[in-house]
Amino acid sequence: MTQRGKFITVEGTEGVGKTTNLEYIRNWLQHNKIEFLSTREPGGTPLAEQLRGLLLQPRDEPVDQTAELLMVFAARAQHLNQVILPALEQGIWVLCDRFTDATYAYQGGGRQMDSGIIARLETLVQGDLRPDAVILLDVPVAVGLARAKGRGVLDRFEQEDIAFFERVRGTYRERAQGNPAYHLVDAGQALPQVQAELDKVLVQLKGRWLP
Ligand code: T5A
Repeated sequence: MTQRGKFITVEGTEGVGKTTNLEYIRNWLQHNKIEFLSTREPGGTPLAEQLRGLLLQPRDEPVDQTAELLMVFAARAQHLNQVILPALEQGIWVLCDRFTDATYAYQGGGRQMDSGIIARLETLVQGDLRPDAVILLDVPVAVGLARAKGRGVLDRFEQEDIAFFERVRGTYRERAQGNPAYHLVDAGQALPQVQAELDKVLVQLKGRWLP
């Protein structure tokens, strides 16, 4: 019987370096001859990518928090059933740029929505599926925002204030506390040091999962 693939997510506040470091992780997996699929949330299927566009687009109309939360989970249900679960069932590892931790951090922490409601939607959409490992890239909010601003036009989330992102970061850090599935990496260091830390995490995971 094929062994189920491993599900790794990469999380962090704005401009933390996910895009940059996901490229490093992809190269590492390729180098280690591990079959994997790289995807992202919100998004990962044509329908879910359309929902991503709706979520990120700045707009004059205020976006209702519940509408935002349901769009996030609608995209996730589609992505999970069309892409993530079929890959895991075939033994393929899935590397995902953000997942439900982002919902706890942004909608729960940032928007201060009830985490119990998020947990109920998580169970509805995912059943008992949770990431096997969460790599949390952590930098002080001001550092991440300065990096994100360097890239130009800001999306709807990037236009939030510092207090919003402090709550996002605080929620991520709380979730990582004492949870062995989380690997907190100090992404405020120079890139070679960040990637040396990532390398240690990946070697540890490979040793645990592919003895
Ligand atoms: N969202 C998402 C929710 O609200 N709920 C949810 O459930 C989900 C899943 C989109 C948004 O959706 C929200 C959260 C988000 O706001 P996204 O596209 O993942 O999610 O959004 P961003 O966080 O904005 O991702 P970005 O791609 O914009 O930022 P990255 O990937 O973190 O940053 P990156 O790699 O582009 O780096 C930024 C800059 O910093 C430099 C890079 O070269 C780049 O110029 N950099 C460094 N510089 C110095 N030292 C280092 N160590 C550096 N690392 C990177």
